[in-house]
Amino acid sequence: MAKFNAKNLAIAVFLGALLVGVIGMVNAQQALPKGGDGFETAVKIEPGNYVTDHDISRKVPEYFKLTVGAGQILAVKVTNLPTGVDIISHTVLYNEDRVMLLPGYDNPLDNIYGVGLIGIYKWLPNSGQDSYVYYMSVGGGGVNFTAEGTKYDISIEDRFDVGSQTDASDTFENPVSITPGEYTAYLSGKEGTDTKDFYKTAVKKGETLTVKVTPPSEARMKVTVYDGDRKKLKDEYAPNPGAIVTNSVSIAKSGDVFIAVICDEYCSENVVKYTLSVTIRPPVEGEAPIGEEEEEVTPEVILPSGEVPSGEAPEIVLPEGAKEVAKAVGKGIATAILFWIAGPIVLLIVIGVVVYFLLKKRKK
Ligand SMILES: [Ca+2]
Ligand SMILES: [Ca+2]
Repeated sequence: MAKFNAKNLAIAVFLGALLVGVIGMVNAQQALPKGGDGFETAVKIEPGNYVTDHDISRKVPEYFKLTVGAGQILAVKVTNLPTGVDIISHTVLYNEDRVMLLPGYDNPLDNIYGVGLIGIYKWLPNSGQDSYVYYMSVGGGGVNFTAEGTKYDISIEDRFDVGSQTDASDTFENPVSITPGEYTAYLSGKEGTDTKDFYKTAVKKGETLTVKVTPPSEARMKVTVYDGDRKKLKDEYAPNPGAIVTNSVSIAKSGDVFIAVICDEYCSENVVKYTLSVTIRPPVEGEAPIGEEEEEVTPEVILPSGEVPSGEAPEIVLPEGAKEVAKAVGKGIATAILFWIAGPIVLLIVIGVVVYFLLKKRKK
């Protein structure tokens, strides 16, 4: 058995105090500062764990503002008091234009009525801007004030696409360049403005590009492939929520193609994390690339003179020397016709002349 030792006890007490301190720091909850009385006077706050140190009137909500980067998710978790009567909280988020992000019943923090209830609001903005200012108002709910002790846990986390440092563009402008491989990326569904991710990849004529998107089970996603001129080559929709979507196209022209992965409010109620897999298969002989439909082959009349342009009546070209032969034959025929018609006439005239002279001679 260890002998009691004052030195060991001191070390244990010190370590214990240190542990408590570290845990305390991790879970540090700070008082939610008093907010402004409107958008103009909104108080800037940073992500953190807050608790109200005063009741907030239901008639006079308090306003805060915070900044979120493109491709970062803002999460606001509100926890009602564990005991009490008519316990309610009411929190609303607004964009820079002071328009509610999710109004009314779509707002997960709208009038949370009941002890210990928790509501979580997530919002994932796209890369349309580098960063966004959002406003948050607390208090001002239905039947009662938001009570002292209500907790607000606010976090901002990266949800960048395919290992980049931002959200893949929602438009043809500035898509993220990728090479064949497997990637992780995010779309907002109903919880944000990141509803499309555009990628760009280099392909060669005759290759087959296959894009496979694996969504979470509740999302119904869409994958569209466009050629370098932004012309749609093929759409593929998930037939049911959770279905893996595969879009495969044969490449008719070397260059870049665009890949759009789409998940809007009709696709998912929540932010989705998806796997994007891109493969490129080399050309296979005998396959006609998309966009280069096989032309109907009209049997060509091949004559000795060479190629004949399709669609035009072929000119009959005779072999060398044939013209002369034809001419000679033609002349011969003409001569024969001439002799056939003129011959008997000449013969009759000759016979006539001979008879005339014979009769004349007899008279003498
Ligand atoms: Ca994204
Ligand atoms: Ca996007």
